[in-house]
Amino acid sequence: MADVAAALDEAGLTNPHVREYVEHWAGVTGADRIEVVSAADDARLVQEALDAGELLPAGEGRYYSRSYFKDTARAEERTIVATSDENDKGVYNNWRPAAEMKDKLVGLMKGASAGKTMYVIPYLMAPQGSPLEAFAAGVELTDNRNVVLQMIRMARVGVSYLNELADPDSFVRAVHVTGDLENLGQGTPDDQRYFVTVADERTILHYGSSYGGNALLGKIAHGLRQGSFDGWKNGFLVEQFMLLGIVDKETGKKYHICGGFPSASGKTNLAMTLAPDALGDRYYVEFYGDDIAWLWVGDDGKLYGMNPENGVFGVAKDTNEKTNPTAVDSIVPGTGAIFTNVAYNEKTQDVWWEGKGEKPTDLDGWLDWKGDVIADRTGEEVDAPWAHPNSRFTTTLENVPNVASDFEDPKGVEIHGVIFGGRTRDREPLVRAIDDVAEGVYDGLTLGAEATAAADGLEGVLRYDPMSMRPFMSYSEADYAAHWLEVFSRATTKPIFAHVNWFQRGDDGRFLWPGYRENLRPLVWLMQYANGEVQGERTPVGVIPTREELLLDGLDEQALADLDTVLTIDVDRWREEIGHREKHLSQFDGLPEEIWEAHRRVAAALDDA
Ligand code: GTP
Ligand code: SPV
Ligand code: MN
Repeated sequence: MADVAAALDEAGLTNPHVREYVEHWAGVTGADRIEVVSAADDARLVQEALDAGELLPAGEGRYYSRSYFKDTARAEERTIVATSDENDKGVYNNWRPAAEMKDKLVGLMKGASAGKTMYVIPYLMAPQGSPLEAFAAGVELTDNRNVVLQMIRMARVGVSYLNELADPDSFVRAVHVTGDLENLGQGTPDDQRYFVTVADERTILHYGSSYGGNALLGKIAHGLRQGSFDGWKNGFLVEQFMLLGIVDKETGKKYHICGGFPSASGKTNLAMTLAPDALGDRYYVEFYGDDIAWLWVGDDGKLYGMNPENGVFGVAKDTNEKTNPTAVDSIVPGTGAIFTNVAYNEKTQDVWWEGKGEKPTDLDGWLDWKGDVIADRTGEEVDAPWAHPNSRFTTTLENVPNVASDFEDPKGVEIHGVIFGGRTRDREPLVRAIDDVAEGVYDGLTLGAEATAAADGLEGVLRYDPMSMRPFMSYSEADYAAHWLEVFSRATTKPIFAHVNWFQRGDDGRFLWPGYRENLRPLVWLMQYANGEVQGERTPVGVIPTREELLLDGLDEQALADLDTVLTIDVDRWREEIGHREKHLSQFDGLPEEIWEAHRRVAAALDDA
């Protein structure tokens, strides 16, 4: 048995509630040693991980890790929200009774960290001093050193955050036990993994993974699932949103836009984007956040937003100098970046992923994401990807070259626009602006897109993903819709809504819009529209830009040729969509009448078109 009190004393962890919590779970998990960590321990822990072979060097000050091959993405069907009130059950939150789940998880975790160190990670999911700080503190317990290193990058980690709490008992209790990954029956009927958020007890119990959102509990489990439950009870919004600023150098104005695209659909890329060269003299984009935004209405009636995270857990695939130079610069040698499940060269310490650039022709030293020698591949294996499609890089916000100078300002920033988008191969135009709040919320609720490799086994499946929160929903969809309307009803200055789509395809399968840096063009139009500088063209589903209004300088020939298609509404296709939406929304018992009214308005406008 570990001497818990001695470890906590040594770290100066004085909060009595935290001490009691750590004592309790040290007893359950049976860990041999307890170690409290702070961000300042990073270099030592990295060295220990290198010595243990858990990390491999990827050049100067960069690291490589591989997760178990059946543990490479979020497992949505194993993810559960538990409470003691059955009214919290929604269509997507996989609700179960809290008592049943706690028993289950205690059973699975009992003695499961024997022989291991249990790391205590005190963290804050907010800049210190944020008006939402009371909901941001947590303590993750984990038996996995790599999880510690990832958490140090993704969250603000240190003992002082927990010692100094205004209410010392108000922190999220987040327990992570890796489990015996080789014997968990992943994906079989006998699957042993459970990823549970006991939302009304602010307790998170995750068993059976060491990857991403399954294991870095500050990020998705607290930052989104628990956060959205807390937001519902306390009057703020918590969403899987990126958050960026657009600076107009000519007028000196700055606009902030947040928005939800489903996992692996472009949030990181958009928030890091550089202006297209031809617009660069006038505009630049500032990065605030790429995955989570907490939003609240300030005393001045404006909507504010902030990114609770401290880092980026970004998709590696297709990240290169052309698509996302900012991301490339944020993971250069010396940044402390960690690459997970990309390809690795054990001789040169290089890393590679699909879409990074030319595939290395000299195969010497190259191992694929599973650690297999690429030169030894035969038959069909030869064409298999080198990196896992959900392979990722982890780096801190400070490493992101376009991070906003005020990214840590606890005040947050005023939100001028809320956008929704996703991978939609037809129907959705490049951008359509929505002036009405209920229609904006309706649009978010009916966000439909192709799922990606960020969730196990779903790539390419078309599904509705309300506000991009489907995998993170913590309470019922009807209450979620009502909560959005309630928060916005308190905002006296309302942001504009819009739906965007970078992924429309032609008959030959090519993307009709070049995307990436060019995406700034429709966003600039949206802000001009909100300011009344352009009028656009009204359609039944929102206002779309005219060709003349979009800033087109420097856009390539092919994109100019395809532009009319992405600025057109296919009314027949939209009428068909209305029927699907009706079915989708009908699942949500008690959906606010305002949402149904918005639906009927859009449907009637399409009928009249
Ligand atoms: P999560 O971290 O999973 O929540 O994802 P995300 O929404 O931040 O996704 P990210 O920006 O990392 O993008 C995922 C993938 O989409 C990457 O492979 C990108 O290269 C690709 N992508 C992003 N923006 C565009 C775009 O404008 N056009 C096209 N065609 N692909 C894009
Ligand atoms: C997502 O899947 O939306 C992510 C990555 O942002 S993970 O942290 O693994 O959930
Ligand atoms: Mn995400």
